Amino acid sequence: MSFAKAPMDTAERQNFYKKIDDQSYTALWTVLNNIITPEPRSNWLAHVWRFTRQKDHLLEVGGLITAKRPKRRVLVLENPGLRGQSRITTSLYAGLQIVMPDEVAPAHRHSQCALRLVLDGNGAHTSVDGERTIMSFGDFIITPPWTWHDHGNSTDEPMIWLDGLDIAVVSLFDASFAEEYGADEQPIVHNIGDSSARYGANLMPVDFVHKGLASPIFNYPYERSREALEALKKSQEWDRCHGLKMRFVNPVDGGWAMPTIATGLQLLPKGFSAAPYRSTDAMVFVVLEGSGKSQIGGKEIIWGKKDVFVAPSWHWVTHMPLEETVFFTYSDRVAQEKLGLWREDRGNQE
Ligand code: GTQ
Repeated sequence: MSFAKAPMDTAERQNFYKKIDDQSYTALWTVLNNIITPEPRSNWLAHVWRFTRQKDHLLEVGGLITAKRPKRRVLVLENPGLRGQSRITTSLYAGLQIVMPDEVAPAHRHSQCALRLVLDGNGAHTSVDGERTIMSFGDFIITPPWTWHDHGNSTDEPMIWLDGLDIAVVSLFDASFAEEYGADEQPIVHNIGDSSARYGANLMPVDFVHKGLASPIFNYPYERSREALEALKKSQEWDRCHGLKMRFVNPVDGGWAMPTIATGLQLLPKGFSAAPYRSTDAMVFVVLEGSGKSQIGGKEIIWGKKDVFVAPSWHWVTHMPLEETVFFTYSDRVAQEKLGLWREDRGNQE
């Protein structure tokens, strides 16, 4: 039976609705089955964005407008189910950013938390709160909320990465603040590698008191995470839905690395036949290695290296890798967990 079937309309009821409408009232029974649904229900669609096409667009944009003028030169990946909202899922944003040789994307800060996932080019940098990090393929870099950040490229090739932000989460609470630094680049006060030595080597300064909720490590180099996956895959203990799935952690408390965005790395061996899985967190997949296809809520998505694809909330997802595959993933699971909302369904096949 449906959860809250709306009663039939009569002329008398219609008149009443019209009368109260002017005074900013709505009768709950006319809307209840749209606002409290028995299952997640939305217009979001599964979709794939192909990297080769994106790179062409970005290079074209490179000649169209400078990074400095609009502050950030980014193509937003908009979920085709709800265009015009700058969202790839209900709560999260995705954009492909390009910084051309000798360019700077000027320093600013905002309430929104950002991740960068490096896709193309090598050796450009991003600076966060006085420390610079050099970008290499697959690196996962965090910009915590309200920290100054700027990006620069002193290499001779364009640098492209994926930005993931919690923009719609902040909008939901109407809690957005942003400001410009006032100069292109912030002063650098720490050595390169400082935070990874301080917090990312199974050590921490003995009297460290952490400010904020994001991990104090701001670059999780792919080289190191990939090494861990390589060692772990030898055990052949595959999760039937995920293959080998690891999450990025905040070393301060063992929680997720970012306060609103849950990030992970997933390795699927060649030919792995994953069991269907669904959860309440819509998932963005970035293909770091491999190729294959996935069934997402009955739709087939074909993917290859550096492509980005998205699975909406509560849609069954089944991955079929043709080669050994590594995904970087992000979703709002951490926010849902904090609010007691997160659910998963492993298809009763345990
Ligand atoms: O690099 O700071 O894709 O502020 C969107 C908003 C990137 C950034 C985006 C931003 C940035």
